[in-house]
Amino acid sequence: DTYRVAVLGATGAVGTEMVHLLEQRRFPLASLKLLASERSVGRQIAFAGEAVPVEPLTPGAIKDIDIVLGATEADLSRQYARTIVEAGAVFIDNSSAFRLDPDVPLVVPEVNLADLKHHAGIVANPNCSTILLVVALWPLHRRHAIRRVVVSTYQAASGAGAAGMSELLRQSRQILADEEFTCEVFPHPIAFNLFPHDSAIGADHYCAEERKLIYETRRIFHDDTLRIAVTCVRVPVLRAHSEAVNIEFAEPFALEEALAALSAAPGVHLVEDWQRNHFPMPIEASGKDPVLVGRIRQDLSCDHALDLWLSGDQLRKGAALNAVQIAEALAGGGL
Ligand code: 11C
Repeated sequence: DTYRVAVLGATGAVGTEMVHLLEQRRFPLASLKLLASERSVGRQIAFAGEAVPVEPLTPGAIKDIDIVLGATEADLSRQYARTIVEAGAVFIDNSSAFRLDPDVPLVVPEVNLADLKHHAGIVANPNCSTILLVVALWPLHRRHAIRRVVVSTYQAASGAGAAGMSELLRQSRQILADEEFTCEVFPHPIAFNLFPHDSAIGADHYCAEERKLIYETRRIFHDDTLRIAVTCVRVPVLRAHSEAVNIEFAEPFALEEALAALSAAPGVHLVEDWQRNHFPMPIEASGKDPVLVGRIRQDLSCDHALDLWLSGDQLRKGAALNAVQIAEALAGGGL
């Protein structure tokens, strides 16, 4: 079977990556519609040797489509969701709009693919730092229940889209040239600096990114009791996020068993060369599919806990790839 696919927000950093992946992974396409805001209309995007024109995103454009991959902000996703579902398509939404909606499955295929069958027209793609974390935690959690996770993130500029990446490059050039520079996308200098994540801070003093990591992980694991302490930080890296993770289990977890579980885990690639001090790095995770995991150590302060370090491409597994994997599973199961 082949499917009529539309990408919403096709010219953004995540949308562009979705289009690449549909081509690279030979998604069974009957047709491809690229939709974006007025200012991108007139552009063309290369797909399988052809130039596909970008069309304006309007309610009228949502017809004759089986799968919609959403790479827009949450307000646009909310605005278009009903139109998409009423047009008979399945909406795989990368925004935060529906992630905590109990009627919408929140899916990472390596972890909870079975949840997909409960969809009623919308499937939510989790936040990037959540996806990278759960791909590494799940193979461990399946063997010995996790009680508490302490995670610190090192998040790339790509989390703020193509504009965030451009700001990092522009400021870097300006600083090296000893020029004045402005902050337009991020609230603080991103070049040669880092700062606590720039999402909105709530009454509990956690930022939105930290709350996503807590509540989305619990939903994906179907475990509302999972305790997660998190600090999210933006770093001057272009497109892959990293995370330092301390994992406390209900019982002691032998290091060899954890290594075996992670080496066999789908979507994980172990990068661990203790001799050369070579472990996951964002520069090596960029452009790759798996989450790179390494530095897996016994926590010397707690015999029930392990430490690890991971890096994963924010635009691929953290966003576009996960969404395309969901589309592949829907297509494989006849939607
Ligand atoms: C970041 N995680 O790295 C954000 C970007 O809810 O999908 C994606 C926000 C989201 O800044």
